[in-house]
Amino acid sequence: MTTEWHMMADKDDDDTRGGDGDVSIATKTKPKTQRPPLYKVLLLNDDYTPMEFVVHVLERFFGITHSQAVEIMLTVHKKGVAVVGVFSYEIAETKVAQVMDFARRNQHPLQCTMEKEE
Ligand code: TYC
Repeated sequence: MTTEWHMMADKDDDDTRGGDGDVSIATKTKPKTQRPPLYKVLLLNDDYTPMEFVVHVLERFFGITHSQAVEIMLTVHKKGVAVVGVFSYEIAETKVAQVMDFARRNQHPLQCTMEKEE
């Protein structure tokens, strides 16, 4: 978070310190810049979707390398779930829809969901 400094000249009559009366105080304000919330796209394990299909989905819709795709697929296979990527709401929604539609069209029960990042 960036900080803005404002120097405020205090020209009150109660300047008892002598000199030319130029007494300054510094006040700090934090600009409240709002970033849009991010959403995790999660891939869920199941017992039926072929591993190669999941790897293909990851390469196709998430633009990751084959070895990264294998790594994520194996994480889901072993742990039950993994974060595939973090996106804006609209992009995350599109990725989930693309994966769900592609899985359904290929008659695989693969599940993909999204979750707001804290
Ligand atoms: N568990 C599946 C199998 O053994 C593979 C798999 C991995 C399925 C990841 C879904 O998201 C998934 N064929």
